[in-house]
Amino acid sequence: MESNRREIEVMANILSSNDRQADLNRAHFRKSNCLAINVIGSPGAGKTTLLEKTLPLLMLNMQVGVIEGDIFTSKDADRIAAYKVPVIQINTGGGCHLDSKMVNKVLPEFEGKGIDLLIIENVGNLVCPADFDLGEAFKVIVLSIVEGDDKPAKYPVIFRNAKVVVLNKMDLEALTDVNMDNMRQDILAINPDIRIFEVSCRNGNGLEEWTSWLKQEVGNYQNN
Ligand SMILES: Nc1nc2c(ncn2[C@@H]2O[C@H](COP(=O)(O)OP(=O)(O)OP(=O)(O)O)[C@@H](O)[C@H]2O)c(=O)[nH]1
Ligand SMILES: [Mg+2]
Repeated sequence: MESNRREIEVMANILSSNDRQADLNRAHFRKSNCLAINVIGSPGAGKTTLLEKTLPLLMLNMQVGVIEGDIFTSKDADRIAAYKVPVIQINTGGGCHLDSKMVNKVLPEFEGKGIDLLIIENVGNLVCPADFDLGEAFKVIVLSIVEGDDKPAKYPVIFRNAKVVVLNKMDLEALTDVNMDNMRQDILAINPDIRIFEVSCRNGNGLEEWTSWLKQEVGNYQNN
């Protein structure tokens, strides 16, 4: 009982220290007029692929920077570097999520580059990143529909905290038993204000709508 209480206290301290640094990061982004977004999803949901498909569209209008969170490798950062955008790898060395201090450490790398949009790809995980504010303007969930329509109801915290969800791999819908009506209803029951995009990074469907929305978000942020 006593040790349980101590664990809860330690966790609360970690979270409040994380939140303080996240607020400082947010102030830094505001001052730099840079919209920062935190992209979260299970391993293999298609986060990096979504970036690969949208970067060429975004780069026509703005300067984009990317932070790649990964447990060990630089595989995702290497993929993004091919698009000639500033990209920084953060390896958590086993940790299941990024935190605001890790992000703060790499911010000087983007200094003076005029970044309008900073995309932070979190470690592949639908649970742990939900509790760790990085100082982003909002969270983006990437959910592969192949994972099943029960996932929003089973992992509600992240859906409650996100502004937008990209339902990816729509090209595979016919090959699965996913019920898209249930999926949408469950997401909206958790968060009625969340924006839902249905895309396929494989055939390109829906990417234009998602990218236009994101460009508009950058414009709204920079004009406020
Ligand atoms: N069929 C299909 N496959 C996709 C789609 N999007 C991504 N994939 C594939 O899904 C696999 C995983 O994609 P990634 O982009 O690496 O996934 P991720 O979410 O970044 O994974 P982690 O960084 O490891 O968490 C790759 O083989 C992609 O080619 C899609 O829309 N349709
Ligand atoms: Mg990835």
